[in-house]
Amino acid sequence: MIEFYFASGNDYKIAEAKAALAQHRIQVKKLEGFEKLEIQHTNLEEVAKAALALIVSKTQKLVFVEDSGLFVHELNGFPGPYSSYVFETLGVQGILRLLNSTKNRKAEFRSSVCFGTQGKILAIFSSVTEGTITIEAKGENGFGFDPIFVPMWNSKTFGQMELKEKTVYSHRAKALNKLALWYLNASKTGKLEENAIVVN
Ligand code: ITT
Repeated sequence: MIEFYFASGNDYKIAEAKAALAQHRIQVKKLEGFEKLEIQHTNLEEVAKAALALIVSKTQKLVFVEDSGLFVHELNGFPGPYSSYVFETLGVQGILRLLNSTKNRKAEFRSSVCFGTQGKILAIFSSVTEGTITIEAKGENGFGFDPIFVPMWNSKTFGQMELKEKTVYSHRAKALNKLALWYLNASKTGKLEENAIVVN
C-alpha cells in the first residue's frame, strides 16, 4: 500500500485526506514532529510551497501539505489566505455579521496541495469549490467555516454533511484526487521527477 504523510496540525483536514485518498488505495498518515511555516501571501500555492520546502528537506517520506481558505466574493476574497486567523478571531459569526446587509453571498473554498520527498517538491495541485454563505450557522460536523458554507447545487452546509458526503464536494478532496491520479500515473511511467524543484 502506498503511504503519504500529511504535514498538518488539523485533524479534520487529515480525516478528509484519508477519505479522499483511500479511494485511490493510498494510505494517509499524519507526519509527526515538524514545524509548519505559514508565510503571508495572497496565493495559496506559494504558502503551501514555502511550507513544504522546509519539511521535504528533512524527510525520506512521501509528504504533502495543504493550504486552504474561504474566499467571500462581496468581501473581495477576504478572509482568503488568512482564514485560519480570521476563524480564530472573528469566527463564523464574524463573517455572518460582515455579510449582514448584502444580497451577494457567493463564496468559494480554495485548496492547494504541495507534494514532495527527499528535498524535492514534485507537484502542486489546486482546486476550488464554489458555493454560498448561509444566513445562519447550520450543522455540527466538520470544522472552521463548514456550518456557513453551502456548496453549489446543494441545500446542506458542509457542517450538515457526514465526512463521506463532504468529500464528494470539498475543495481539498478535489485537489487530492488530482494528486493521486498524477502520482499513480507518474510513478508507473517513471515521470515523478519531471517537474521537480530541488529545495536543498
Ligand atoms: P494546517 O495548516 O496545520 O494544515 P490549518 O487549519 O491551519 O491546518 P490552513 O492554514 O490551511 O489550515 O487554514 C485554513 C483555514 O480555512 C481553516 O483553519 C478553516 O478556518 C478554513 N477552512 C479551510 N478549509 C475548510 C473546510 O473544508 N471547511 C471549513 N473551513 C475551512
